[in-house]
Amino acid sequence: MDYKTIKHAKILAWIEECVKMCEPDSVYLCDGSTKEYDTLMKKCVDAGLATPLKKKENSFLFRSLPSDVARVEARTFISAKTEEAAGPTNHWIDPVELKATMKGLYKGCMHGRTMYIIPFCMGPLGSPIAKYGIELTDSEYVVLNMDIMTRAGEKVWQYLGTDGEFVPCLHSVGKPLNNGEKDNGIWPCADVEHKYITQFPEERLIWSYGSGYGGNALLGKKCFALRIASVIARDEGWLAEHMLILKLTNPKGEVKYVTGAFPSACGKTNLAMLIPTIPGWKVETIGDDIAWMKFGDDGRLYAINPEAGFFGVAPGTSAESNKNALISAEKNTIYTNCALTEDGDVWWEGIGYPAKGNLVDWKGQPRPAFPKDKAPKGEEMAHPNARFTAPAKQCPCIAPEWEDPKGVPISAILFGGRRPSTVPLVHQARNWNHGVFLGSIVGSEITAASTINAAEVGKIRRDPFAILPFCGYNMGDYFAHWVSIGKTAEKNGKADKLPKIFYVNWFRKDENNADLPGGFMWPGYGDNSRVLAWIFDRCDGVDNCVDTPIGFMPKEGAINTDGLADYYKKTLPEITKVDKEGWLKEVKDIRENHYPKFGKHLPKELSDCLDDLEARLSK
Ligand code: GTP
Ligand code: SPV
Ligand code: MN
Repeated sequence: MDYKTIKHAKILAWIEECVKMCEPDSVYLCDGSTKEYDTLMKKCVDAGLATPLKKKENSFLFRSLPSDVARVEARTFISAKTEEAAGPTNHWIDPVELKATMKGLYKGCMHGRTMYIIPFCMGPLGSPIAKYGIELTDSEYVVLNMDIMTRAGEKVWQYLGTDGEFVPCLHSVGKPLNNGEKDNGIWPCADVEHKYITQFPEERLIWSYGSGYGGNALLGKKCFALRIASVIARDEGWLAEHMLILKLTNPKGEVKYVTGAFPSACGKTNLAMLIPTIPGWKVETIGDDIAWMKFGDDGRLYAINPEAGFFGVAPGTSAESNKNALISAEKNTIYTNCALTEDGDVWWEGIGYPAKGNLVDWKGQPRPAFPKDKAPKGEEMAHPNARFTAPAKQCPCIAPEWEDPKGVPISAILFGGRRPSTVPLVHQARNWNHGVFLGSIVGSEITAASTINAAEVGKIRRDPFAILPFCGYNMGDYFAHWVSIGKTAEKNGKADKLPKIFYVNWFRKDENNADLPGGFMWPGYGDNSRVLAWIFDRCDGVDNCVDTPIGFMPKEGAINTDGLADYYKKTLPEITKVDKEGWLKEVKDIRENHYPKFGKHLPKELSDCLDDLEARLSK
């Protein structure tokens, strides 16, 4: 479609400016139709960038370059006017300087390519919580993924009108094709040192250059729905969070909605779709990665999922661990960096069965038949951050209300991460501020989703609220914003309507216990329903907990263990008690290494919680 037909003057002017700078061969306005999707996918297949999968209807496999397999946090910038506004946990470059650098890179960067204009909506169309954006990109892969991940195309214009608010998102893979050059089957992107994933928070503007992968390139997701939205949320008094949203139904048919913030590749998609192992309970999905939460008139926090698809981690996804994700990705799905089987299907480590016949690995190398369900570390058939992009509506357990424009009322918020020691299976915060404290101290092992450098994987780092790589402003101020949400509720006499806050850890390890698969002391996955059931009852004030120095923990026998393997019944007491020594070390690390980073931006409420924790542990 001809972009000159756009009736929104501000959008049109911005596009013309970008066209002038990037110099694409042509400009194409996306309508979001099936025909357009099919045409662009065919273009990718013809260019050797995508392989149709014989075994999965309308599904395709892409392979990226090894330098472009995940988000690049070191190349991600919050280019606020001052370094202090970006805060101690973000990478910062002065916006004037960074704009000059990036303009240099953008100049002529779309030679030989088409610039696609993607109008998109984050959130259910027309929802009062939804927001709109325009992504300009020279990547067909991005258009195809945005089609699945967002509500994109023609239908968005009726909400944007002639002067509606939008977030401008400019993206280029940073690989101009000069003199008739072709991609020749090679994933286009720029060298790592030329990649820039930049948010300009004051301008609500996104500029991304040099990467075609995931959150670096699908700008509606992390760049908009978290980094820019977190800034908007701070200004408007709501929350934009790296959280799944699930609907939990107990055997009596009572319903509660729960959100959960776990760092990248720490189990959000899995929890959002879990199949409970305890009878009578049901989990349905609202969202698997991002939640926008606003106060309703009743004083409760209501959450929407701004996305329309899942960009899920493939490795580890099996019929046993997450059957609902596998079914979601049975058709109309884009796979990236998975292995390809002889019969035209995808395969990955932890898929649950050995691959039949020879494989082509994620780097495009033929690999001989393989009798196991995992290749050794470093030689994986699928990249550890291989992903599937699947429409959320294909999920068998998607909740009927997942697109409800007013969102769903949240009863509990979970924080979690991969902590092999110290942090117990579950504990509950005493009150809102204590919950904010728990969010602020979240730590986790680094996963392959956060880095293209395999050597960093497994190291523990603090990842407050699981939003470390996605917070668009000073993290200390972000903590204060969370404290202020509690104050608002209190001021309105609605403090009792706030969600209860919990800290969970599915990842305690005992490497010396040969019985435990993967060394994990808790079975995880569907068995996490046992913990969800305890949390559900906690929200109703059921007498199922004990008061401990770190918060409320399950009473003996309060976690249902029916049907659990004996070796897990044996590890349960260990992971449901307070490891005093471990927590004292934790306090010391927070005091010496974590909290000082935030200086005067750290809310007093949180340092008070730290003092209180230390005092209780020392009693
Ligand atoms: P992002 O999409 O990167 O934000 O990740 P996510 O938080 O949605 O993580 P996801 O659910 O995709 O899980 C990532 C990896 O953790 C997969 O390999 C899962 O198999 C594994 N995993 C998920 N839940 C559990 C669990 O309860 N226990 C164990 N041991 N592993 C889990
Ligand atoms: C994450 O890393 O948390 C993801 C994948 O959800 S990406 O969209 O690439 O950021
Ligand atoms: Mn994520």
